[in-house]
Amino acid sequence: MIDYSQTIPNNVDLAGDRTLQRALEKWQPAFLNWWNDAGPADTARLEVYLRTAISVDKDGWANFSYVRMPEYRWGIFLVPREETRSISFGDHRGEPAWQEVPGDYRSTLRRIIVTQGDTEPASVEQQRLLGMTAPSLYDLRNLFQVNVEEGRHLWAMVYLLHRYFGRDGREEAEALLARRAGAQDNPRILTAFNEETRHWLAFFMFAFFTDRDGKFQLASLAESAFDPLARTCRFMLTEEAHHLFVGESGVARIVERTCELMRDHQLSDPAEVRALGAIDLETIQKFVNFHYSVTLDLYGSEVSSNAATYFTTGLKGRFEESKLNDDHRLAGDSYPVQEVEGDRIVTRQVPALTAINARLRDDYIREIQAGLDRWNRVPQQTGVAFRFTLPHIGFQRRIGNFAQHHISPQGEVMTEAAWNARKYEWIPSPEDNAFIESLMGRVIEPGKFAGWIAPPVRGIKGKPIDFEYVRFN
Ligand code: BYC
Ligand code: FE
Ligand code: FE
Repeated sequence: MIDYSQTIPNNVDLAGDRTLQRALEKWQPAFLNWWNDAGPADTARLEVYLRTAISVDKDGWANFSYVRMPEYRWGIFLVPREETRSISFGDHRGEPAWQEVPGDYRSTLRRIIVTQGDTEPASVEQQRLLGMTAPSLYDLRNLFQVNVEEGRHLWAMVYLLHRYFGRDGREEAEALLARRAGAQDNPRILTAFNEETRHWLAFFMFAFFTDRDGKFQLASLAESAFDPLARTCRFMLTEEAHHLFVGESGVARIVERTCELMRDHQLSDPAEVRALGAIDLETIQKFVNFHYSVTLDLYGSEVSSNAATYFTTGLKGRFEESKLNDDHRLAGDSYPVQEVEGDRIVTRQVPALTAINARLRDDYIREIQAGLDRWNRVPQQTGVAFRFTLPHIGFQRRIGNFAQHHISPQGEVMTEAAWNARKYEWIPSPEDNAFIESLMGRVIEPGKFAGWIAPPVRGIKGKPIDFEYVRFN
């Protein structure tokens, strides 16, 4: 059970370690300063119908009530320790999981935890202004739910840094509050977390594509030999499911609105869709292309000695490692990876150990494709001919085998000039973004929705759709 009588709610017996408790209680006001400075703008007084974790049981772990966000009970929640857990992959397979950090792996592990931790506040910063233009109270509440939970994910990593990495850990925890998404001088670590999230279409796409990278990275860290990391990631994954739902259903509702207008008014020309104040499917496809390619970069290089090291040393496994049916060491195995050879893309077999990043990315792509298939049921059911597709994995990449190349969505190798001449057929142009921004206005009457998005099928936690999910006092 979680101890809520403490300044920092937790289920790790923080009160039993005074030094650690004091250090985290010093970090807590710094976190709140960060939230006020870089979190959702101008929201301190709003009462938001939020869920808060009250236990780590699979059933009944969340409590729903009105909360002012600065008073949200951010805390430290790990799933319970399994006394007999052993390491399931790599050189240490079969040994007991580690309860402390092995000296040899200290800096590598710290780097992984910092990189994971850095993405959480970054996403909150990227979404800072979206509350100003929410399409409904329901959506506004979902945005804030995601934001407070990303804040809690930061806490999850900061706990590990403070508890297991001493002074360097405390310094890293401070640095996590100092970097800013998109800043020139002190940006966030990974590329996608310095992009802008300018409007709600970008937000829903981000939650669908980029939060799902979160799911896959957390899932592979949930396999870690370092047991406290595995246990904290397992609980984070429980929260993550909602973020993915927000993204997928948000895009689906936009597509639904557009397809219904196209059916009812017999439209096929994107300009006519726009004239009715909805987002044409061609523009939505450009956002698919953009967010997909930017998120693929988060898997790092397809062939990576870092990833091989993480795996052999037991720090980071594959997706659902424990369920896979092989030797979990991969010494002699190979894995197919694509790369550019002259003017074509070829597939090459490489040692599986070096292709851990490519493999995780491929697992991710399968889930993304399934989500697109679900989106495509909407035009199918409304009799609209359009279908969403994923661009080639080499399209618009900045990291890995395709970084120096110019690949079309269909997978053709192009010259830079030819690619640039066509890029706004494929990714959102400044005009596309300006058009979407022109649709954004604030809708805060309970039960009302902006004209470019359909209402959801149901409300939150059994509440009606016109429930007052956010109170402006
Ligand atoms: N941007 O061997 P390489 C989430 C660096 S999302 C900038 O290619 P590696 C969330 C790399 O760091 C999940 N730099 O890749 C979602 C390395 O630098 P050093 C976040 C990049 O190391 C939504 C160099 O390039 N969690 O939770 O195997 C909302 C060569 O590296 C990038 C994690 O990522 C990039 N895109 O893998 C809220 C898990 N890609 O060491 C939250 C922890 C690579 O040479 N991180 N580099 O200086 C990792 O496991 C790994 O760091 C990566 C990269 C998978 C990201
Ligand atoms: Fe997160
Ligand atoms: Fe998330």
